[in-house]
Amino acid sequence: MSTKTIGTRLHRFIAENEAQYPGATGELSALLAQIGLAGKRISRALSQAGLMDILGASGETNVQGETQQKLDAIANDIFLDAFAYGQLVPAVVTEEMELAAYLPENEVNGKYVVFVDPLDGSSNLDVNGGVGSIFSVRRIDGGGAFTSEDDLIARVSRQQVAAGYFVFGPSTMLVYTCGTASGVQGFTLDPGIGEFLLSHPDIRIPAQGLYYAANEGNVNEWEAGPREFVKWLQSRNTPSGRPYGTRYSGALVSDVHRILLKGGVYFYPATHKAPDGKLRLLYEAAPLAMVLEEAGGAASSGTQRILDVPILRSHQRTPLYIGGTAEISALESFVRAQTA
Ligand code: AHM
Ligand code: MG
Repeated sequence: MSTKTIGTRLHRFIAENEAQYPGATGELSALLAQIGLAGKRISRALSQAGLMDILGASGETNVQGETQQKLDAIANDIFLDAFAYGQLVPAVVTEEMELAAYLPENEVNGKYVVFVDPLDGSSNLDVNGGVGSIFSVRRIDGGGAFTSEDDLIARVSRQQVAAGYFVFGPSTMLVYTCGTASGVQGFTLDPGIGEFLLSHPDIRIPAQGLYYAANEGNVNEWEAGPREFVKWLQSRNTPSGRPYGTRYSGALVSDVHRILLKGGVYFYPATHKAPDGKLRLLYEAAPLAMVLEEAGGAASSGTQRILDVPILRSHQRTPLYIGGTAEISALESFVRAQTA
């Protein structure tokens, strides 16, 4: 019997929920526990950041051509270290590394590849603003070592088996789903005992939102569909909650977490500078899409469901619209009108 008692420790929650599935091997549970440990370690590093001279740029540029913050590199190492034992994860694809990190010691038995954005919104670090981490777990088809990055991408399951994020705000939270039977569960870190405790069981996105989140400074860089969508969000229609207010933090995780709990829509359309969008499919858009869908929301590239976008490359980008079903279907109709 599963328990959804507020205050239940993450480990106990995972173990008791796994017991519901006959034949479960415990491997996914062990992997979630490794992810939980990574979140605790990153939370600790962030809480000490201002004191330890680890804020600021590392002097390196990552695979996306973005300036790497020192804490980006630390968070990346923490995730890799979390998977280094346990024979679960033979490869990790991370925003910070051009090629996957291969863990040969896990090749024989490891069934999962993890896609991770170790520190999302890291440009907020210098101002003590919100940041997060995003993860996605996919099963590997076939056994043995990967022969190349293309081999890895061809062999990961099209469906995610688990996805979620950490949000590092006034409290550290873990929000994750293992799919339909599991719902979306939110845990809050109690730093005194170093444990994630169940605080938000079975999260559902409100049907009606009040806010939208987008970098509207780019509005003239967007195509007609999102430009018309934002005008619609700003137009008055009291029964449907319009005009919406704006909340944009510059950290995808913080903004989507607000949308999950309060309703509304986050979007980052294609721009002239980034015609495929800015955000990455495998470790930003797809995991958040799985969480939002499982919570009763939706996520779209503008023309198709994010979870149906074909997987081609580790670091591929996509436009992203994510939030309530009403907002996403309105956006899609504006995009269709633009192309009609
Ligand atoms: P990052 O993973 O390098 O931090 O980039 C992703 C971030 C998102 O967290 C955020 O929503 C967006 O990029 C902000 O971009 P912009 O500064 O263009 O609004
Ligand atoms: Mg990111």
